[in-house]
Amino acid sequence: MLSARPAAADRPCRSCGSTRLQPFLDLGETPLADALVRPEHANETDPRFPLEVAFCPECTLVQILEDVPPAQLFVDNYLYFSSFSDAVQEHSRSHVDGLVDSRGLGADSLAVEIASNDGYLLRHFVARGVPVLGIDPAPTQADAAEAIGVPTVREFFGTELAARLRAEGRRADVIIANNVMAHVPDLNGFVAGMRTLIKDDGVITVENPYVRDLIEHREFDTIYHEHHCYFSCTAVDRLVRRHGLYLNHVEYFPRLHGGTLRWHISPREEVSDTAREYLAAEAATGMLAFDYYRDFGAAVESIRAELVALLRQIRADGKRVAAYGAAAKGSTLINFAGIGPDLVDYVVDRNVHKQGLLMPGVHLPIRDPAALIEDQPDYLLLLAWNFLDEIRAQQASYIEAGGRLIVPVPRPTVLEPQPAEAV
Ligand code: DWN
Repeated sequence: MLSARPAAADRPCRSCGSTRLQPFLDLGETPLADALVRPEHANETDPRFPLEVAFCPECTLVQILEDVPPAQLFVDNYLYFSSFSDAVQEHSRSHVDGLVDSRGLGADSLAVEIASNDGYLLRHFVARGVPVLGIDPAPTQADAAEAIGVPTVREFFGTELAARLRAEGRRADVIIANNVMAHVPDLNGFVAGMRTLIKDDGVITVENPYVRDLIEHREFDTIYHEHHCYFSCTAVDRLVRRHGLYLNHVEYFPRLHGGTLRWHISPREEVSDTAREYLAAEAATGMLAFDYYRDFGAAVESIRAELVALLRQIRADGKRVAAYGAAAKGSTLINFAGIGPDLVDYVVDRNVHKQGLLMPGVHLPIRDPAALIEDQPDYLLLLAWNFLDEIRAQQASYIEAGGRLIVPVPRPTVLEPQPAEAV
């Protein structure tokens, strides 16, 4: 059911504890978005969990109502590696250089990343001679990080680990938390842990997709069980102040993951004009009230109907469709829309750990992107639409040979090929 419903009283708000949550989108029971399936399990039905999204009228946090055990999400069979995107690599290097230069970090400093993955970001601190500590429970990613000189604590972060590190004298000058604060079931414990670990004159930078882009660009496929929360600046501000931290500055990256904010948070209250402007804009656009979210379900339903109709028409015309990006968002999209082998032949992905496996739920096979040149499907549905520029440049030969890209949001669209000089 995709329309607004009465408050869900049976679950407290993840931030403020309110029991007046207001659901506004129900994507049904969906498989775990990153739980890719081994071929030997192709005939089995994958576990599914409710995926319903609600708004908190007291602290404005948007959040899902279901809790899937973190170990099931991020340890068993978690194959996301941050290094498979050139754009993410460049974004991370620039972020690190900015922190090192602006804060004068050096050999006596400590940079900690929570959810450090394969060392994609901390490697740049290592290159600048700044001591680092990664925190990530995913074993394969931690192995990859340590192989490039990033020591990694293989645990979930929270108040207990933070207190242990502080007792060992390992307080951080900078804490980086990219695409993780949305992923933790104990949001207050996570923030309290960061307060424990950060030095009084230190800075925490938190990055997550911006809930305003999710709603206004209809990025419903970025909703899955790994993402417990979908943040506004207002929700972040109210959350961190509860733990003696302050939202002092905001940066916006419109092309990253469909629109990402970087929040600069610290134990000192030094709120910038930019932060104040974001908070004021959110109040002015209605993001602090339920009506802003009320009709999102209807918009999502229209995307599903349009996308399935487009793919069915392509099939009826005797044409073939493949998909690009075995992304978590892709799993939400194809499972919610019921896009299976009758509409899409296979998915390609550069991540070698994903090749040879099957997409969750619909079990589409995942192949090397080289298959596109060999097979030349007529259309390519971009499940990783957030990397359109990078993928379009990378797949120039496929496009020049007549292949056409389809982006699913904010509205299913077949992209016309760009003039050669624009690629
Ligand atoms: O929060 C999260 C976001 C940041 O990343 C994680 N919970 C999980 C993950 O979500 P996602 O899988 O939707 O993210 P991506 O980065 O959009 O996934 C892109 C997929 O496409 C990856 O499997 C890598 C692949 N890829 C590729 O095959 N060729 C990516 C690029 C850039 C490419 O050129």
